[in-house]
Amino acid sequence: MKQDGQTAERRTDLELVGVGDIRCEYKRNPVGIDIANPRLGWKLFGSRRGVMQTAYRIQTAEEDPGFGRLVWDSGWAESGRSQQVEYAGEPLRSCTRYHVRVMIRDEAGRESEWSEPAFWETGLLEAGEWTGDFIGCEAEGDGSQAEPVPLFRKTFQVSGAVERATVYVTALGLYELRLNGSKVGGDLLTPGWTSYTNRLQYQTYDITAQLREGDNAAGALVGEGWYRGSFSWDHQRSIYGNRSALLAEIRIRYRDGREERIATDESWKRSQSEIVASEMYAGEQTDARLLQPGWDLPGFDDSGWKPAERIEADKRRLVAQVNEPVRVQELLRPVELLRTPAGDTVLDMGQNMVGFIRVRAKGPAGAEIVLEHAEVLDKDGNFYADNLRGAKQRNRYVLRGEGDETFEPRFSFQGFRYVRVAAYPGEVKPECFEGVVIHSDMEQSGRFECSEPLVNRLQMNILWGQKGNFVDVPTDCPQRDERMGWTGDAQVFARTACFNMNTASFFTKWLLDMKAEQMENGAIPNYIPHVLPKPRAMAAWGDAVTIVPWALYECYGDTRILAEMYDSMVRWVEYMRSHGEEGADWGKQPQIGDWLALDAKQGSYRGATPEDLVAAAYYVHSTGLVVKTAELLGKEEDAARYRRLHARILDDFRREYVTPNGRIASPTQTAQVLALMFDLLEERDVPRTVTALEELLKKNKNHLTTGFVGTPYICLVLSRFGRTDLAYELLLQQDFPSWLDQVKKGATTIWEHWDGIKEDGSFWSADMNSFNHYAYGSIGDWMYRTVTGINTDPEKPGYKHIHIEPQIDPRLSYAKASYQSLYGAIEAGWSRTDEGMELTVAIPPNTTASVVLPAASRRLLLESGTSVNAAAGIYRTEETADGGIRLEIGSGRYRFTYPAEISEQVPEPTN
Ligand code: RAM
Repeated sequence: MKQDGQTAERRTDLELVGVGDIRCEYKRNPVGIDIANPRLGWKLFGSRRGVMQTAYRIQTAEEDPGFGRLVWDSGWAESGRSQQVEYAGEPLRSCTRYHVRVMIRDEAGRESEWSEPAFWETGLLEAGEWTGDFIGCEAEGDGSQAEPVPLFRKTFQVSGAVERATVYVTALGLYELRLNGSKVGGDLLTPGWTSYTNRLQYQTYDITAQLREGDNAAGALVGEGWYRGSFSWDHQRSIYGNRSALLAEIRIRYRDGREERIATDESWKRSQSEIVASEMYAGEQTDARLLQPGWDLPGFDDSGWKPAERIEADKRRLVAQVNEPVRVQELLRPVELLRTPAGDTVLDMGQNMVGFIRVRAKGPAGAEIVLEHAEVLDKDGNFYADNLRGAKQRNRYVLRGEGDETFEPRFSFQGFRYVRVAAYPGEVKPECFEGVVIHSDMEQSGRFECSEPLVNRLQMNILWGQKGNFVDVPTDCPQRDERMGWTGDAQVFARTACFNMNTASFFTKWLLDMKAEQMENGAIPNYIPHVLPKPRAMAAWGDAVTIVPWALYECYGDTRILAEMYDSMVRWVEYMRSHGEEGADWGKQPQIGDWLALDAKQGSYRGATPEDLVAAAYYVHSTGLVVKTAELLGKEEDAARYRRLHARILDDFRREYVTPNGRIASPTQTAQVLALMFDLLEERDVPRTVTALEELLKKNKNHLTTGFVGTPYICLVLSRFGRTDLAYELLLQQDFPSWLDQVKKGATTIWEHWDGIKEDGSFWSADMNSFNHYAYGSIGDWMYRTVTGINTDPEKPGYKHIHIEPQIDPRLSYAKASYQSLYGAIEAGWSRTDEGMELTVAIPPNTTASVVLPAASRRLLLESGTSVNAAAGIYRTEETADGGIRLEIGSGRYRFTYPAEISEQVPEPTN
């Protein structure tokens, strides 16, 4: 057995390490980057163990795939860094393509080949570079009604061979851009939803292949969307402005060096499309008889069209798109065609999904299709839409009467599992309906599976909750007249979200909006983007400003977002402090505490944990994150100042909420959980609080009573303090209230309320009962981090160093997870075999890991069938205090087996 400090044997038959998957700002070959020093990242490829990078060299060439015109040659940098490497060459120019390649030296000092080249292309770096103006229509109605979606068009000439053509485009509203009869790019709901008054994203598309020599036509539809359509539970219209508008600029670069620009201006023409109304909640209405065939082609006669109007709008707020655009992700077929007791024809999509139905039909001109969308059927099996409140989710299409016609909404989406076909020409055949699932185009990075099928369904439900609510903004729900970027929901789900998908760019974009919407006094509005007047700030919700950047730092090693958000984090802490010097003062402001907890008084949404306690706990936690961030960013003075504040308000917390005998004054699960999770207690009071939590659980037959605040942490806390068995029990409970209770009741997403559907099949009150609310899906974090044990190391964030420490329970026979980190795939899986335990682990190149094998006997531990002494890639082994083995290992795949002493007995139930 190797001893501490002993280094692993090095194999001599070294294969050459490959370098590839170069990213710029997390993206592959992105176009439209407006960052002055974008960050580059790459992966190393090599299956042998212990692959590490010791140096890198980057070359960047401007508009030259042959790498002759270099704007940066980093030279050999002695560094193991292969992610978050900032470009440090000559200043970048707008609308320019930068080719990049990377070479590395491995741990044996051997040089790789140059990677395959990649590129990024800059957008318009200065607002003043936009040539055109926003264009729109003269105001028609008084803005109180949805108006028909306008069309814009412009013909232009291409005179010669095109080297590259690019379009930069955005809208006040939502746009679909078309060129010569087809859509530009595959993105939906562009330009996305941001804090429009401060930040308006534009998209960039390479359109070289869509142009042709001679006559060309550009066209666009502009819908109302979040900008101007009815939105928020107050159904306000024109939240950001009452005129929708388009801004586009095509830049054509010819092979002979000429450049031409075609930009939106008054020479564009406008008319009306076949979309007669389209709104986020209400749905879309199309009358195909109004379609003007060929309107987006060059030869079309637009003599009847009017000139577009110039719309005054500030271009200084234009920014390149930060996150991945919304795109079609998958297609679902109905699983059943139902005839309900009430006589409705209803399609069951088999999954609560977000997107829309693409419907095909044939019929006479004027025939109608009407589709209504809902999440559930009621206990009698009837279509139930009351919980959608004022969101009609109703799409209506009028046929043109020419052969097969296909419809789908362009500027609206729905959250649903069931579709009521209220009108349809002819027989309703399921094959004519297709569920189009949309969300921000993030890569799925995590997969989790175990021997309990109900837990696997729970994992699917969590993932579906993320899909449905990560449609450009992290929303509370995707269906009723809300769909807002509630900060608390996003904050509690952030770590789970980072496991399931690569959310770095998605959250970065949202955080930039948060920063933009922070109020003068430092308050963080409850939802971002902010849409209702009089923003309020509340504990656990506003704390998203510290928690989410910190999650991105831990999961992606992203220090730039910390630097970007630092002032906002500080101002948030100062805002809390502004309510009084006592730690508890902030909590005296209106708060909502442990939202929707089951220990709430009858009829109340607020859990029994005092709201001021929740506030005081989060105040300490956020201040702690500010301290850590200040330290990281080298802001010594701030770090010292907030360390003092932290110590003081921690003290206040103890004085206010911990009795002299060391009990938390509030006997709720959530109060104990917060105190333990945020390290709010003196050492000596910890065991007592753990016991108090155990007792509270016991009183409730080991079921939780927690809401939005307590639920995300309860299992993490139990595991941290030695009660993983209890955490498993909470996870595996199948009766109310529990995660699997919902699964057993047929949930395909996570519900807003533990009792969204009650035992007798009735519903929680319709005024607030979403069946697609991801907050309680935050258990996913514990599943990855504890059941399969994949965890980050804040000292070497972004999984540069990985912790793998599965906590095994006899109620499962196996569990496995994989996670696509920036360095490559991490895998961890365990199973109990006849011989004992088997643990397989995969660690990507250029990372290291600590692996803890629970209850492993040092003598009998094998790796791939032989003694760990002989295994390459294992740098160190040591025994842990609780009878396991800790290994320090390098990259590669490992299979550990040992005859484990894991008890086959399920621990005595504590109730
Ligand atoms: C509800 C939202 C959200 C929650 C707030 C406090 O309206 O759905 O989930 O964060 O209330």
